Amino acid sequence: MSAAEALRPALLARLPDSVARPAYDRAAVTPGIAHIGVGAFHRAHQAEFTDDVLAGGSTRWGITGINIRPPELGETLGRQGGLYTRLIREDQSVAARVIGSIVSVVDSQDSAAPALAVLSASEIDVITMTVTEKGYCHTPATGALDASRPEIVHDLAHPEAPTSLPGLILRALELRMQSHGRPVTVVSCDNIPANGDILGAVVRELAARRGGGIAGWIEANVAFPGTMVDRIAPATSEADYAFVENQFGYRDRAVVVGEPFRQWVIENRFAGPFPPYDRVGAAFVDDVTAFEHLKMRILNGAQTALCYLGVLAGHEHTFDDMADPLLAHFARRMLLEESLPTLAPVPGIVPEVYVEQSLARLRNTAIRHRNHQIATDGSQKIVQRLLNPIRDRLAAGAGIDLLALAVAGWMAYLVRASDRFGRAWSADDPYAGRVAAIADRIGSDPARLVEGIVAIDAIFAPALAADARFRTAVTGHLGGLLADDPMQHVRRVMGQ
Ligand code: CS2
Repeated sequence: MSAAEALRPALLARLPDSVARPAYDRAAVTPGIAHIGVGAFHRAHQAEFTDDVLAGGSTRWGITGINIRPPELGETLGRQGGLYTRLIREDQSVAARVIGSIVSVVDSQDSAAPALAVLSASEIDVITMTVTEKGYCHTPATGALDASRPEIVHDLAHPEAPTSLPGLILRALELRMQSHGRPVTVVSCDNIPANGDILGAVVRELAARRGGGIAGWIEANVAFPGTMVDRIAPATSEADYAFVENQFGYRDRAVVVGEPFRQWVIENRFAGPFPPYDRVGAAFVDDVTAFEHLKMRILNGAQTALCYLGVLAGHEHTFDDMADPLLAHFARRMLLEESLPTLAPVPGIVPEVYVEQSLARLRNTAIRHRNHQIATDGSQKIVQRLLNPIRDRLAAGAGIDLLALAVAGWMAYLVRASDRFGRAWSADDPYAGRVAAIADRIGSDPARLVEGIVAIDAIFAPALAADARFRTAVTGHLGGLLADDPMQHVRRVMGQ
């Protein structure tokens, strides 16, 4: 193989032996799944499970990838015939495999038409998506459609040319109803609580406003099962592309890196045929809620708590945070003392073991997950990861000091990104501007800052915002984290 040839189907037969490749004839695979949002997480998770299904002989479950937002994948994944390298890394070890389950990639950024053609095709029985928290156009605190969002306002006026994810799904369902009428299972694979219910709710609400019989057709022909998805897969870096080229001798601009751990729990509620993911390690269950709470409050709760405190401590990655004894100790105590007691029993899982396993995953030095990446869109994440456990603990009359410190970390991160605090970094969050405006107006009085921030009712439910125990705890911590040495405050909290 000549150096730096691009990955493409013709190269599969000539890959080095150290790279695993599809164990099936890709030419025989037909698409039964349409996936919206072919980002790193999809490629490291659902596409790998699907590759396993194809290797098991079910060749009708190829994926057509649909790209509705930047980055443009036509030049990378599209040009590579859907092929990409998935690296599983743990400290010094790496396992490379070319995944073949994405059989084509459709770009639909400028117009919804290409996406609608795929989503409404009769051979598609399953629509999956990873569009991030914001894509659902819901209000995080309530889960209901945020009809004031500009893209929803647009889609209500122009339903045939949708720009939002709910509008796109609704229009695709309408086209299915009007043509072949085949049922479809629509699966959110985003890490948001009750993802199936939220997706179902935003689509149904748009359908009710649309009229014309689509709401009734959806009730009879569409299922929105909930899912719990898990694998840490940070944004791919230039170093990862260079690694593949240097190590294996080919060029791949769609490499993904993930950890060994993977989990997929899917609610057993399908409208029609569904890939046999249960044969390749996924679990089909009646109710995903307990799995979802476990994952979001433990693994994700630790990631979110650590990312803000980690930035304040000057660390770059999650594993750097975990190498800091103060922060690692804080994370373990927060999980064991406060988050874990809010969880319902989860079949087959010992919670304390899950906590230790999660912390071990976060210590993996080969997963270069940047604190600022996890910090992105924190307003969409803290509800399920930190605020809901706080709400449950307050209802039980239990302490919330450590979870409140994590919430104050999120606030301090956004406050320090304001002009008034010298823009320590630029925060990427739909509410960053709102919090910065509060900080610019108020300055450094923590009680008034907290008062202003918890008044954002899309994030903080009114009952929580009004709870004096919550406000007092967060205020004390925010004052400490806005001081010159935020870690001195964390040391104090930890009794050091
Ligand atoms: C992370 C998640 O950036 C983030 O919000 O916490 O992407 C996390 O790595 C995944 O949920 C792990 O499954």
